[in-house]
Amino acid sequence: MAVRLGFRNVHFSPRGGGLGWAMPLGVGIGLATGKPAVCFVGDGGSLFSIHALWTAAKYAIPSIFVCFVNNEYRLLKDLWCNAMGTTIETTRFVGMDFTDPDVDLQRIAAGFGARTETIESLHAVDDVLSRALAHPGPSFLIIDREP
Ligand SMILES: Cc1ncc(C[n+]2csc(CCOP(=O)(O)OP(=O)(O)O)c2C)c(N)n1
Ligand SMILES: [Mg+2]
Repeated sequence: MAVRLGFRNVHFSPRGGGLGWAMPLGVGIGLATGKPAVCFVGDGGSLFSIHALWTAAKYAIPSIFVCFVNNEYRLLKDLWCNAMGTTIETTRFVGMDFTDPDVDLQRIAAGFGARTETIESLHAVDDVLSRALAHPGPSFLIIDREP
């Protein structure tokens, strides 16, 4: 379920609720307004519609994506553990990890024509965002994080 928050121009969907449409929505907002929306997306969620980047690159649609990379479907693991009363550490998951080989989202996003950068620290955010705002097409900004 999409939730509309009480302040302007924010479209919020809880973890899992935006899979498939978050990235195209970000591109659509950029197309409609000429200004980039900032779309926050998980690595697994991004794979449902990452080709939206190509449309944004092709038509120089301003758009910014911040992608949290943990190489897993973490929410599904958390839900499983909550339901079963188990812990992440003691559970053997099937089909929840994008590892061995790791999915290389940086190369995938670049392959669809996006500018890519990794956000290494909080201090870097200002500069990274300035560069993204100056770019006429899509920027795909990666935050590597521990699960
Ligand atoms: C269309 C659709 N398919 C499947 C799901 C089930 N689902 C909920 S969360 C999730 C994984 C999200 O993974 P990721 O984006 O990597 O976020 P993380 O939990 O790792 O931060 C999936 C597949 C869903 N919510 N919507
Ligand atoms: Mg993930």
